[in-house]
Parts: sequence; structure tokens; C-alpha cells
Amino acid sequence: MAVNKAKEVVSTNSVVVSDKAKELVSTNSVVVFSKTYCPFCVSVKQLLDQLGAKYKAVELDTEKDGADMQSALFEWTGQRTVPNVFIGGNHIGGCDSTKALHNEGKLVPLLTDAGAVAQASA
Ligand SMILES: N[C@@H](CCC(=O)N[C@@H](CS)C(=O)NCC(=O)O)C(=O)O
Repeated sequence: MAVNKAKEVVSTNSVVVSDKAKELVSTNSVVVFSKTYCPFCVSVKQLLDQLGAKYKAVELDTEKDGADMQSALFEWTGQRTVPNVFIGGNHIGGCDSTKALHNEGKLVPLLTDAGAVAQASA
């Protein structure tokens, strides 16, 4: 009985954490799920800073429910690593994918469409 109750709590918690991740993604034009010590995360945040993009960084190593959120992100996106980047509600991927988009000239348009960078004035 106690075991079942514990399972119920764990499963309720993962639903809550999963909803929290989805809420963050739907209410911010850019979200970087990150870890403070991760060099790939630092690199992707530096790129966004250089591009003048507004973004929400969620540092999973300092959040109380960070480990649960990382599991929820894995279930949702199939990606276990950080950074885990979302733009305009869409899953982009990690550092490599974000940089590849930038090298193809596709990152700034995505950021612009999402409202994370100002439109260049004519
Ligand atoms: N190729 C990946 C590398 C990402 C990566 O290896 N991140 C490490 C942290 S530096 C990671 O998530 N390790 C597993 C973990 O922290 O749970 C990318 O481009 O994002």
C-alpha cells in the first residue's frame, strides 16, 4: 500500500514538473534548459547574448526539481543532455544544433519570428 502511494506521488510529481517545463516553453520566446557548469550551455548562452536575444535560462543544477525536469525533458524531447533549447515553442536541440542553425543563417530569423530579437529597422 505504502509503495503504491509512493509511486503515485512520484508520478504526480513528474506530471507537475513536466507541466512546469511546458509552461516555461510556452510563456517564453526562448528557453535554455542549462547547467551552470556546462561549457556547451555557456557557449549557447554566449551566442544568444551576442545576437542580442532575450531568453530564459533554467539552470537545472540549481533548481530544486532540476533532475526531475531533466527527466521530463527527456520524455518530451528525447534529449537527455543540456543545453536543451526551445525557440518559439519549438524544440531546437542542444549546442551543436543551435550553432548549426546559426551557421546556416537560420537562427536569427527563428529568434526574430519568436520575438526574441528586435526586427532590423528599414
Ligand atoms: N553535443 C551536445 C553536448 C551536450 C553535453 O554533453 N552536455 C553535458 C553537460 S556539459 C550533459 O548534458 N551531460 C549529462 C548531464 O549533465 O546530465 C550539445 O551540443 O549540446
